[in-house]
Amino acid sequence: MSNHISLTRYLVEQQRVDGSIPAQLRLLIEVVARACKSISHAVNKGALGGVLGPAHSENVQGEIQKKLDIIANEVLIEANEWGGHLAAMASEEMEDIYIVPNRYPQGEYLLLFDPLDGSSNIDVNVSIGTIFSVLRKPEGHDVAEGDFLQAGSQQVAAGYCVYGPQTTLVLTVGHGVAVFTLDREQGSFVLTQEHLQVPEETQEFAINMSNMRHWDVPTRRYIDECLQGRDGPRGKNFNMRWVASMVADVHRILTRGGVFMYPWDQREPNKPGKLRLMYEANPMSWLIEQAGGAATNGHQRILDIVPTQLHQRVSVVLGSKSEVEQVRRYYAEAANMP
Ligand code: P6P
Repeated sequence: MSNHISLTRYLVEQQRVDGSIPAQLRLLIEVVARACKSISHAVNKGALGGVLGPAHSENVQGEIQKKLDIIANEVLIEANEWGGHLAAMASEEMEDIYIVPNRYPQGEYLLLFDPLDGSSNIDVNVSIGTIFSVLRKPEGHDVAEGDFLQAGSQQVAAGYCVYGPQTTLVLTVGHGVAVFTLDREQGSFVLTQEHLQVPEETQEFAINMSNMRHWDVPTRRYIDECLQGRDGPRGKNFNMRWVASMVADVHRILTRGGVFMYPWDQREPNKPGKLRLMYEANPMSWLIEQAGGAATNGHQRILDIVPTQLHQRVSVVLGSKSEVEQVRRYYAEAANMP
C-alpha cells in the first residue's frame, strides 16, 4: 500500500487534528481541486484541443481574453455551483458576482478566483495557474457583492494550482502551507510537501525591469542596490527572475525564497498597482505569510487592506521577510522625506 497521502486524506486528517476544515470547506477545496484537474487537462492539450489563442472578447479589466481564460472560468463555476457549499463566486473574468442559482442550495462560503493567471503565457507554453481565495459569507441577509469586501486576514482557505512541468496544488487553511502534486495515473493530488518555509534571506528578486523608468523612489532604490551587487550597500550579488505569471514566480519564492514586486508606477498613476487585491494579492500574501514570509503594498500589510471594490488593484511586494522589510523601510523613509 503506497504511503502517499491524498488531498482527501490530508483534509480529513486536518479536520480530525484541529477541526480547521469543516466538512463544507473540505468539500469546497476538493471541488476546486477537481476543477483544477480539468483545467490542467485542457491546458495540457494546447493546440491539439483547439484552446489556444484569443477569445475575441474583453474581461472587466479591459484585457483581451484567451479561450482558456473563459474555459477555466466556466469549469470553476460549473464545478462549484451545485454542491451547497457556496453562496456566491467572484472571478477576474466576470464583472459581477455569480450568485448560486436558486435551483441549488446555498452554503456559507464565498469563492474568489483568477481562473487562469498569466494567460499571456498560454500560447508560448510557459507556466500559468489558477488562484483561489475563500471567505465566509456574513450571516443574516441574502448574499451581495459587499459580502466579498473583507480584508485578506478573513480568508479561511487560499491556494493556487500551477500548470507547469508538474501540476501542483498549493494550499493553506491557516496551519502552514502544503503542496500536492497531481498523479495523472491515479488522477489524484498527492501530498508532496508540507510546512513550507520561505527562507528569510534571499539573493533573488522578481520584477518587470522594463518598467524601471516608471517606478517610484523606494522601488528604484531597492532594485538599484540589488544591481550594485557585492560592491554595493547590500554586499552580495542578486539574481533576477520574471516569468510574468504570478503563480510561477510565487511558487519559486515559496520553494527557494526571493522577493516578488509589482509596485505602483507612473504609467497609470491613478491605479494603485496592476495586480488585483481580492483574488491575486490576498491569497498569495496569506500563503507567503503562512510560510514565514511577508507581504506589503509598501505602506501596510496586504492582508490588512479593507477592500472597497471587488476588482480593486494593489501594489505588491512579497516574499522573504528581510527583503520585504527592507522595501517597506524605504517606503517609510520616502514618506518622511521633505
Ligand atoms: P507584466 C499576469 O497577467 C499578471 O496578472 C501576473 O500573473 C503577472 O505577475 C503580471 O501580470 C505580469 O505583468 O506587466 O509583466 O506582463
